[in-house]
Amino acid sequence: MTLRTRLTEVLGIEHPIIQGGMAWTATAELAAAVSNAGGLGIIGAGHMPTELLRDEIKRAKALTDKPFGVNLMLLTPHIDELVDLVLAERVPVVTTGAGNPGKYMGALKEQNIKVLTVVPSVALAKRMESIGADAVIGEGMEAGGHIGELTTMVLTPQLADAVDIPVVAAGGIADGRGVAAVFALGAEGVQVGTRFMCAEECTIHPGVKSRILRAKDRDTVVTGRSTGHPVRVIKNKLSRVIDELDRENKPQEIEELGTGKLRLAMREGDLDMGSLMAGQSAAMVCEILPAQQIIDEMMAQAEEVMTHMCSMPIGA
Ligand code: TUI
Repeated sequence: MTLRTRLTEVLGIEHPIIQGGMAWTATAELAAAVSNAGGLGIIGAGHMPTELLRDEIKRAKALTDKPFGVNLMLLTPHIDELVDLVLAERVPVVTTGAGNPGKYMGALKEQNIKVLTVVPSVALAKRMESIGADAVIGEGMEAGGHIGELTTMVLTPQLADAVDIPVVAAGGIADGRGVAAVFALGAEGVQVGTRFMCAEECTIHPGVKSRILRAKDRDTVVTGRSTGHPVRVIKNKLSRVIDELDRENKPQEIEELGTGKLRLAMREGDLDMGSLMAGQSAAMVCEILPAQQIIDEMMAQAEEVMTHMCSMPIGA
């Protein structure tokens, strides 16, 4: 099945599924696998050194002929250098997170790069539309990593009402039921992160995949509220220490303790003191599958749900 929307048209992809640009997690291998399967694969730049991101982009280009993207995490100190790199490499799509990309929009659009910005609120979505974003990604607080305040359920329809550009829903979507649900709310695409952490092609440490596979409904927690950058993670020793520092209102100590911990989890497999960023949907991820199968099953289930709903006896 294909669900054609304005998003699939503007990005030149088959299925309206974008893979979340997860730092230290979404490498060229995963991005290329998702793009080859008809979605939009994204390399997560995070705090990656510029030269490492250049290698990732080159590897993605070697692994796929399809469009792919880079996610730029705007809190990173060398963000200007990373923007220059995606411009020089003519990456087809850029997604942005953790801030307002206004400063870079002109240069990116001038290169004909499609720009999709993660927004946690209606006000920022309107602002992004006014400066030329191609779509907004409304990320609910069900998502993993750095999150806003609103849920996907209430953010998605408000964004759909507020802007004329396509809305992509993110946060809590791990199967075809989620796709059908957010399409009912007005979305024209989905961004999926946690489910793709358990793609075969995802190069994170296998210990993290195992932790996601056995996660239950209440196994994630939001930490670091006192820092102004709340982060959802799977509970572990580190999250308990950060929780304690949060209660003691010690944001500076949390920032210091958190440094390097995402890499420690995803690349080194430290399940105790690494930051296990993942969304609430971790509890819905039950097997490791190729990206192609994840996308095919998601689209088939979305079709099944939508068809079933259309055939429900409504009225008398
Ligand atoms: O960015 C994410 N998720 C992330 S980034 C990350 S790495 C990190 N490291 C240290 C501290 C914090 C994060 C791990 N996960 N998702 C997209 C996202 N963007 N979520 C929320 C936002 C957001 C928040 C505020 C986007 C814009 C924004 O604007 C504020 C403003 O300036 O108006």
